Amino acid sequence: MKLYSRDLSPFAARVRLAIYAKSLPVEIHEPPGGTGSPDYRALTPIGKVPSLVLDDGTVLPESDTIMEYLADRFPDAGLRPAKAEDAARGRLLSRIADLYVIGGPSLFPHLAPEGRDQAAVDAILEEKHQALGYLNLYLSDTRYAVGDSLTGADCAVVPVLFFIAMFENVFGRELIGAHSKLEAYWASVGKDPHVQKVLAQMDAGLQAVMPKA
Ligand SMILES: N[C@@H](CCC(=O)N[C@@H](CS)C(=O)NCC(=O)O)C(=O)O
Repeated sequence: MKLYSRDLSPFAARVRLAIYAKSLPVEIHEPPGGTGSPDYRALTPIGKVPSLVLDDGTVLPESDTIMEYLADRFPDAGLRPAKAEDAARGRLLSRIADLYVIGGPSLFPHLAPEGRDQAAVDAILEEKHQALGYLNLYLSDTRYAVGDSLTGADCAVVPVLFFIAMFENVFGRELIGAHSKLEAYWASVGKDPHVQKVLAQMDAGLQAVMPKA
């Protein structure tokens, strides 16, 4: 199988973390011609990363769909917790990360201090604060998001927290540290070598496009 990915994308990083942590047999490549290019759109009309090319040539876009496929295809890898209730909580954490933490109004247009609309920034930061509270509520009190080993929920939450940590630096507002369970989670999951690898890749991707961030 082949994953089309870019270093900085939190959605692609989600799948890369699963591949590294679970030693899945997937090659990782940049999209041919870049995201949105005619060559890449010929493969996947949505034109975004990640996309996964299966052994039969089927191309799957959308990180959530790819993660569900990998959990089904490699049931012994532990991407999905065995107990139904834990699996549901893992999906819920991934969904909160997608819809409320990285989703919603974007802080990216406000990164440069010149002409920044501070009232808009404060309103968005408050929304992110609330969304992080939802993560805090549903996280386990353990090293990983659900239980004692890395699952798909960690793969979704870690890359999103990378951006939240970046927003903390840029805007000077405490976000992760404002939620005690989330703060402890970020510190403990950060000791995982696969998490460190993906965060370093994202950081390299960020430095390439926004050195000041
Ligand atoms: N909902 C999609 C989002 C994917 C996405 O937005 N990818 C961005 C990078 S973070 C992308 O490829 N953007 C390039 C483009 O829109 O041309 C997923 O979960 O995979």
